[in-house]
Amino acid sequence: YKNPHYASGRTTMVHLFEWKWDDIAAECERFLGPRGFGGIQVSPPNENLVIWSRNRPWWERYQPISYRLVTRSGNENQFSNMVRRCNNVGVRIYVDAIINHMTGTWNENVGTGGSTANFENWHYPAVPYGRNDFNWPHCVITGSDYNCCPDRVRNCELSGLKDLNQGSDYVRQQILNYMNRLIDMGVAGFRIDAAKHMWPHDLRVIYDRLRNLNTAHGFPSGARPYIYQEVIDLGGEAISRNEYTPLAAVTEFRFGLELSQAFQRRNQLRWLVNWGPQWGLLASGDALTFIDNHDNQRGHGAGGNILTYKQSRQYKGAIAFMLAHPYGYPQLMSSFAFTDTEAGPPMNSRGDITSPTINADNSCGNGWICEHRWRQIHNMVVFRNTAGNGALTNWWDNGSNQIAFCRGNQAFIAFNNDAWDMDQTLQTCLPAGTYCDIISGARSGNRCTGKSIVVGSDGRALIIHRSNEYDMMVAIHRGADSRL
Ligand code: LM2
Ligand code: CA
Repeated sequence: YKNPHYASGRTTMVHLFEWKWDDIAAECERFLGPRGFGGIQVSPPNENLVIWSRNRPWWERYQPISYRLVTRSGNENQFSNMVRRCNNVGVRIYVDAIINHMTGTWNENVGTGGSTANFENWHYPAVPYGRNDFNWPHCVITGSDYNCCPDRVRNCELSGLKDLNQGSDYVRQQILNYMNRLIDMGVAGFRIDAAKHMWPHDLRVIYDRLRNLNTAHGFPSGARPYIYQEVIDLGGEAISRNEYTPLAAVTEFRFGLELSQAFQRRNQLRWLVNWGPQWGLLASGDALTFIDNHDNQRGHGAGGNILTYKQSRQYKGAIAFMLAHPYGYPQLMSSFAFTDTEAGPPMNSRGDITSPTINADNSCGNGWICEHRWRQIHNMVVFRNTAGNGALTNWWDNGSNQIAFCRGNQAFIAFNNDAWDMDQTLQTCLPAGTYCDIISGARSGNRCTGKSIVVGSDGRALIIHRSNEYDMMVAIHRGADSRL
C-alpha cells in the first residue's frame, strides 16, 4: 500500500482542494499531464451534508451523509470521466476517504445529492446505517483524551461527528463497497481521513479486502492501492504514527512544520544537511510529505506557523527544498484564496462552486490560487522527475542560510535565505554547458527567459544570488527544458 503507482518518471501529487471534476479533467489534459505531475488528491467525492447555516463552509465535505458520488464537485458520471481522462494523460487520482464518521447533529439534514438523515435515530437511510453501526454509548473526544486514552480517541466522536464502528462487519462492507467502486473506476489510492481515530486492526481488515487497481486504466496486474493515513503525530500523544506505518504510508506532519520554521529563519538552513529520519521523520518510503495541507493552512488540525501561499517567497523556498530533496513522497497544496478560515470555495448564490479561470501567464483567477501553476513550483516538479533516484551529493553550506546540493549528475539547486549576497563557485555535478535557471524563468528556444548558469568542464559554476532577489533559490537540471 506504499507505492503510489505513478506513471513512469513521475513523482509528485497535488491536492486540488474543492475543485470540480470537470475542471480537474481539463487541468489534467492541458497542464498536469504535459508538465509531469504524477497525481491528484481530490476532495471527498461522496455525498455530504449541505450546511447553509454556515454559508457552505469547506468543512461540510467532512460530514458524509451517504456514499453516493454526488457533491458540489460533480456527480458519478463526471467523477468517472475525470478519472479516465486523467489516467489517459498519466495522472493518477487519489480519493480523500472519510470513513471514521458521518455527520454531526445539525438543524439541516439534506445532502448534496438530496439524501436525508435522521440524527436523533442515527439513521442514514441512503447507506443505510442505523444506531447499531456506531460506537456506543456515544461520547465526545476531549483534548486530554489524546494524552491518556487511545480507546476514547478511537471510539468517541471527533468534534461531534457520529462515530462509525469499523469493528462491525456490516460497516466494513459498506465502506468497502464505496472504496472498491472507486478502484473499479480507476482511482489509484486513498487518503484515510482521521486514521488516528480508527483502530489499526480494523483498518488492516479493510485494506486487505480492497480490490487490486484496475488494469484497464494502465495499472500493473496485482497492484494494490496507495494508502496514506492521516495521523497527526507531533510527538507526545498516546497514539503514535508507528502504529500505522506497518499498514500503509502516513502523512508526515513534522515535515512541513520543521521546513516552515527553517524557511522563516527560525532555524538555519545548514542544519538540513541530515534532513530525514535523523530529524525524527518517518522512513522515507512511509512518508507522504507536504508543507501545508487544507487544515493547517487555515489553523485547523495541528501545528501553528505553517508556511502557505500567503508568505509566497518563503513558501516557494520550502516547496523547492521539498521537491529537490530525495526524502519522501511529496504532495503540493493548491488553494482557493481565503481570509475567513471557515469559508468555502468561490461559489455563486445557489452555492455552486465557480470554476477557476486561467490567465495568459498560466496563473488562475476567480478566487483560485493554483500554487501548482506557479512557475517556481511546477518547474520544480520537473526537476524532481529529472533527478529521479539520483543521490543527494556535494552538500555545501556557508554555516548559515546558504545551502546547495546536487542530485546525482542530473540536477543542482542553491538557496540563499541569508540577509547577505551569495557569491560562490560550487560543484554542480552537471556536464559542461549553459543552463537556464528554472526558478527565475525557463528555456525559450535557444535562450533563457530568466538567469543562465554556465557550468565548466570541471562541473563547477559561479553562483551569484543576491539576498534581495525575487526568489531565494536557483535550480538547473539536465532536462530538455533547462539545458541550452
Ligand atoms: C480531518 N482529519 O482527520 C480533516 O482533515 C478535517 O478537515 C476534518 O475537520 C476532520 N478530520 C473531520 O473529518 C473539518 C473541520 C472541522 C469540522 C469538520 C466536520 O476542521 O472544524 O467540524 O471538518 O465538518 C465542524 C464544526 C464543528 C462541529 C462539527 C460537527 O467546525 O464545530 O462540532 O462540524 O458538526 C460540533
Ligand atoms: Ca472512531
